[in-house]
Amino acid sequence: MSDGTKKPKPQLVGERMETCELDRAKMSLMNPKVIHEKVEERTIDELAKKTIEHCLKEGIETVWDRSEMQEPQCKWCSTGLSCSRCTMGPCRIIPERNRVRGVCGADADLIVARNLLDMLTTGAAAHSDHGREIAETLLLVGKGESSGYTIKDTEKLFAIAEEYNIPTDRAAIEVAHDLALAFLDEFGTIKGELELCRRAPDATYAIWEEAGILPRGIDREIVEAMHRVHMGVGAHYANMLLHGLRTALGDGWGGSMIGTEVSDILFGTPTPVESMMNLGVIKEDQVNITLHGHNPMLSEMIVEAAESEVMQALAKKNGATGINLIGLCCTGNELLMRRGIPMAGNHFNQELVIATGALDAMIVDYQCIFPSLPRTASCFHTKIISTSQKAKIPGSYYVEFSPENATEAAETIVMTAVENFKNRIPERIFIPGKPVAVTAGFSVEAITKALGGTLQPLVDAIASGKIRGAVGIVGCNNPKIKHDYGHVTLAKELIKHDILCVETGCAAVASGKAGLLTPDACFLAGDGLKGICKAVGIPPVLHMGSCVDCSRILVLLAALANTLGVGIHQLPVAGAAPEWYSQKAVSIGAYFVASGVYTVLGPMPNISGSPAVIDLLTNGLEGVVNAKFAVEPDPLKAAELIITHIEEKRKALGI
Ligand code: XCC
Ligand code: SF4
Repeated sequence: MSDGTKKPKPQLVGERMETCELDRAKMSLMNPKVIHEKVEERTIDELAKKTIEHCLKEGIETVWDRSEMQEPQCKWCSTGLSCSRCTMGPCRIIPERNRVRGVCGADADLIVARNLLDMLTTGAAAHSDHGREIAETLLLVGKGESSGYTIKDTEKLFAIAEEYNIPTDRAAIEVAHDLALAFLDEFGTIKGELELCRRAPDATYAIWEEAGILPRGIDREIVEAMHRVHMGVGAHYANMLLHGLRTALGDGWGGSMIGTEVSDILFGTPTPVESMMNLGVIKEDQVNITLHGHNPMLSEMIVEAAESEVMQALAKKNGATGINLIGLCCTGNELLMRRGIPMAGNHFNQELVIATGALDAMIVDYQCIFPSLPRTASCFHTKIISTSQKAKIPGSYYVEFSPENATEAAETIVMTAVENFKNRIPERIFIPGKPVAVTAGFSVEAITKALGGTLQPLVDAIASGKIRGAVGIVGCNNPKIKHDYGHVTLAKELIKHDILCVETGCAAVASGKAGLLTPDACFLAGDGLKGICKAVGIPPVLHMGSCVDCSRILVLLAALANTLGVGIHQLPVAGAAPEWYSQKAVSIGAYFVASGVYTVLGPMPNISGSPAVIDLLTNGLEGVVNAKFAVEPDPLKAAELIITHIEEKRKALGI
């Protein structure tokens, strides 16, 4: 326990939210048949179905209700043909009314490209800012000024230090200090290129150089992208979007990769771990705390605090049998990967977990957190606790968190949750069922180890055709696709065709809830993949981590390509984001493609107003980076596209 001097107090941001009684009454009067139909069209997650039904009956609003209320969505915005970038506008392109240019003169192609670049850059910034915060924590550790953090993976620290030519014949803490500075330098470096991009195979690196998209600094490309979207700067759609690839590469091989590597150094590199998933992980007799958001800096400290004897005793004093920590979204993925903490689910489970009535606190940092969560929580006793200066949420209780006060803030937060246990309304508790087992923790290091120390067995299996190829399935949930249906259907179809799936983010959680993340799921795979999975003892779908851990997929691809002596674009692999919604997903998709990976998106980006932009992304990019995008909302058809692509790549490799 800390001495309490730095202990912050929770501050209510704004006012406590009250739900609108009228809305609640309206929803709860819904005809049972309509409720049944809505439940079936919204999700395939069995426990989510029961909870959505419960929400509709109780009048608790969820993302699907709000999505319905937004219908019909603006057709100019959804085609990318509106611009509100400056105050000469807003402008819309409506050719049939002779409106073919904005006030500034921008045409449809430029407006669409500018909007897309803006979206991508927001995503790259989100990932990279997260990466920077973790690197700054490593620096504080190096200086001996952090509260409670240590170095958990010295081996990885030393290995990466060597990549950066940092001397390693000294204390880990000194190496950490210098490596943190080297990582932080990547954000604003004046060297003209990112050190981590050197991890790419030579052929891939050469493509970036040739195309002029080698990132020169993480922040630099983001800032330049924002410059280019300013009125009167970028004027050619293709020129704009090429810079988007460069910005995205700075995220994937820069900001996100730093986020992943430093998290491993500070909190441990994941190894295979068993746990549980879905809304059934909530325990009626324990203090339930969900950890939601993205950055493991806070959540790791919460775990320490919750495990302390003082907090366990306090929980008992408050009538609970213990403290049950539960992950959501990517914070959940980070904790699952490293500590085997169970997960309540993915993005669209965030409101449903509150509706169980047994959640005592939800702790959030940033990204993918519905701003309306305090409103949802006001239907129950649940407290939403926000922790980042960047994301103070009205109606939440704010406990400022920084690496300097991490231990104290974590104690305050856990205590707030524990003391809230007694405010539960027992009659309103609704726990919809039992959780399913998952195995996670497949870092590249763990995969390599499982294969006996090198990736050669995987390469051999691919070469012999037992495994046809590998696909990274990543990304979110989106009300435009039935919750989890896109992810799960695609993964099942691919493994059936002997294609190994590696997953991150909400895609991995969808597979977990559907039972695909266990070695037993091998029976769903084709004979070749089944045989390998059984021999090695791994699931056919490998959970590789959070959204920033898509960088692990890049490292895996680079290692596979290097083993074969080819560029990433020659590998029989693909990417897919069957239910993506976020700006971060645009950046991930773009760095996959820029790295040479054919990538299939589920929901259509807001670009259909420009045939030229569509043609560039789904065709023209092939000539620049040897890969392109496709859009296919139907996961079975997406699987066909991917299988065809993989077979073509195999043929080209002569395997
Ligand atoms: Fe968010 Fe990372 Fe998307 Fe899930 S998958 S909805 S970005 S939590 Ni990355
Ligand atoms: Fe209109 Fe051009 Fe301003 Fe956009 S930048 S709002 S198209 S004038």
